Amino acid sequence: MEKNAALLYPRPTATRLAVRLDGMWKFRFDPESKGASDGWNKGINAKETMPVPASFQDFFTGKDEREYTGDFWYETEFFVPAEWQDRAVLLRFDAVTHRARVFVNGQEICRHEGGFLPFAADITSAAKYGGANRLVALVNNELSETTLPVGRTETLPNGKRVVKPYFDFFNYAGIQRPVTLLSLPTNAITDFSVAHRITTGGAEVDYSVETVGEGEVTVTVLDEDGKHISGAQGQNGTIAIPDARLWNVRDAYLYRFWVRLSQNGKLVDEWYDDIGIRTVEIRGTEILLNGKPVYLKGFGKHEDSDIAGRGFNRAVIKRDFELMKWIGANSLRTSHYPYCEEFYQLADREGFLVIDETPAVGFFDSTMNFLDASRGTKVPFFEKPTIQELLQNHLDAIRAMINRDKNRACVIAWSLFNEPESTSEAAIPYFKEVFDTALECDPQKRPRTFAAIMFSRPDTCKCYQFSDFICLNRYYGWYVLGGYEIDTAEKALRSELEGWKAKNLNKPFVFTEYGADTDSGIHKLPSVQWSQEYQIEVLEMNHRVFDSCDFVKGEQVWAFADFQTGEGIHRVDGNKKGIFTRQRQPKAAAFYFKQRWENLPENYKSKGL
Ligand code: BDP
Repeated sequence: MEKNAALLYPRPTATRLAVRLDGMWKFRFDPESKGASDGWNKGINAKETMPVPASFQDFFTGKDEREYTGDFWYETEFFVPAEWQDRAVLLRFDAVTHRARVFVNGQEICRHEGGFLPFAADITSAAKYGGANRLVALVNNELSETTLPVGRTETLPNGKRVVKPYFDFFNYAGIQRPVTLLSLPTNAITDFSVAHRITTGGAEVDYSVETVGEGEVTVTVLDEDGKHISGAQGQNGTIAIPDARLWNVRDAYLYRFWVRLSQNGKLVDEWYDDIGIRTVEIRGTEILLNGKPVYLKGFGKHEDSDIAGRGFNRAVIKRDFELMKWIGANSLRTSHYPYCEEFYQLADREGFLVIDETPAVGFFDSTMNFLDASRGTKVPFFEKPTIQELLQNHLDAIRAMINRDKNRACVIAWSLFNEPESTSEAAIPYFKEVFDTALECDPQKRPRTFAAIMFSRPDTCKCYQFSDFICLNRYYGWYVLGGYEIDTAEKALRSELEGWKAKNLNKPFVFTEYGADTDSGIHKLPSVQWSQEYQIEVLEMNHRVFDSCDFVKGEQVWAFADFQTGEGIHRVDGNKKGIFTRQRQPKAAAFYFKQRWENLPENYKSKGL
């Protein structure tokens, strides 16, 4: 992938200026897709305004707006000072869902596919210096079988277009994360990577720097008090950190790495990143952090909250971390797409372990795959003629995600799919390419996995061999054998695990989903499905099985909080499997988890390593 100085997280330094363009932008739906031919690239002529960043759907009171599918436009103005004339001027979009075309002063600057990763638009030659500039973005939220996530777009008999996601979350869209105007030097740092090694008495950090333009590169390391610790010169090298304070679970330590590019002794660019030093490795059935076994306790989550939808919301991020600390969690999966960069920064700061997931969700031709998978309905997917195009988009997303998140200490693994159809031969070459690409891109060679759907069992799954550790999403006691049949559900879960054990894989297993929909308003004794009491029964049943199985090395319940989905008879204004409500208040199960997780040691089930 093309490295770009603007893809480094936008931080102002002595050589870099960053101006956030958040605010109320002009906004206009374009159901007939006529804007491009009608010259909206020069200005969208709209009265409507829309907050940026945010998802557009939940502000309106009309259903046509919430369900709107197709093209829509944003416009704003920004000022470029005359002094920026000899600099590179770029716009950085942290995420526009699902695709965008960017115009500045009427001129098309770039196109980007994929709704959860950053891209940059170089406007150096299109910008008006010393004056106002008009930024217009054409955004589109349609789904197809070549997009990530996967779905369909259909036209209803009344002519309205709708999306049919093959996944279970609302198709929120828009300019969902911040937009930044950047003034950068023309010769600049474009990439920085690190990989760590623990040595006797310290650590070594292998680094590499990429630049545009030749020059002298230096890397300087400061501790949390700003004290100089170590450093090195050159584009690649190794930095020794004597007495390194390692980054640990819920005990984080971050060193500040300053990267500088100089020419003839004069500083031309500088940028820094706060980086935790740690190693991560799978050895036998153990997940090792800094060589020590760790048991994952935590959640599958969503970026989802009232009103702003999937829009960037720093306050919600803070609340979520406080709740995860309160409950005794140590980990999470960024189901089902890479989250905003600020989320990982806080995970780094707080010492949470993250399984970072690509937006490869819906690789199962069904709008209710949670039901179809549990019932064993066979749905071909990797045989489709569109698969090569999907693969290219998938590989692009993997490269962009790993490039963005590779230095984050919190990221201990890459999840390359959620619940793909993995039982057909045709899946094998696709998986191979995806897993090989992730390994190739990652300077730290982190473990790779995918979250396997209920249908991917020891006797049916053809792709588990690609995973360095096996992640299972299982709904015994909910989609199958629920309610009074929960005893049979327990037997079925045990029997599946026996099946995995018999394969002697010698790999750790992590449950990346299990749980039960629960209405926070229902208490009932004896329990019924949907009651708070039943949610706890399902959790207890699962935990009994996990606790009796020494190769199960983690539990990430589905889900952290209730979240919005499309409407339908299986969803009551959203998915209610949250341990917290959508407003981030505890259900009864939260207290149950607090009790369990605070009493499970961090190295639960380790064999004295
Ligand atoms: C799995 C999916 C997840 C769903 C969940 C559920 O990975 O996105 O929300 O089940 O059905 O199929 O609650």
